[in-house]
Amino acid sequence: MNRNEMIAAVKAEMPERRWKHTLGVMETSIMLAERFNGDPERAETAAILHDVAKYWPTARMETIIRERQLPEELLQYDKELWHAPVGAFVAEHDYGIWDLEILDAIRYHTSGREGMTLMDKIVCLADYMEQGRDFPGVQRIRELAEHNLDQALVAGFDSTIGYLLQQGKRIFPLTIAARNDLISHLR
Ligand code: DGI
Ligand code: FE
Ligand code: FE
Ligand code: FE
Repeated sequence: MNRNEMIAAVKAEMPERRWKHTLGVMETSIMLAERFNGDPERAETAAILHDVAKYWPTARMETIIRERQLPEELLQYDKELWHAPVGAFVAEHDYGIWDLEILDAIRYHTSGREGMTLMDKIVCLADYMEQGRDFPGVQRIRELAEHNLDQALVAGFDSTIGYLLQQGKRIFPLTIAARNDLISHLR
């Protein structure tokens, strides 16, 4: 599948406003890859696909998590987390993506993980700060991202963790692990 076919297929999976978000994540991923010596073309592919399963019915995601042996622990946490690993599965099986770094950037774009690759960080941060995002603290994340990818990402996770605490929701352990790992290497 070429880039245009992939774009058309992903666009058809979501409402217009989510496609606009995806375009923002594509553009921001390319910019961050250029800024931090990543791979713009592969980061863009991950960005195109990152929310491909966002609007799938939860029952369909749950079936894939159970039957395709994705981590069942996910089912104990917020449903908002599910589209990321399911999206990686869809990218591999329906879009023919075999590049593990691209698949992992999709898989971990919501939760993060310990030992995030440069590509994981770029896509996760682009998801937080693309131009259409508007939440308290997003401007500070954009400013930090001018110079420091890890500091910007920590600010993103801090905002998500704060939101989850405020909502009385459980926090997925990979998010804690991602933040702990990033702050132990900050300069
Ligand atoms: O899919 P998007 O809306 O573009 O963004 P995303 O994939 O980063 O999803 C973010 C949502 O996931 C956000 O509303 C918070 C929610 N969420 C629920 N539990 C967790 C979580 N996010 C993280 N990082 N960790 C969690 O444990
Ligand atoms: Fe997402
Ligand atoms: Fe995110
Ligand atoms: Fe997104």
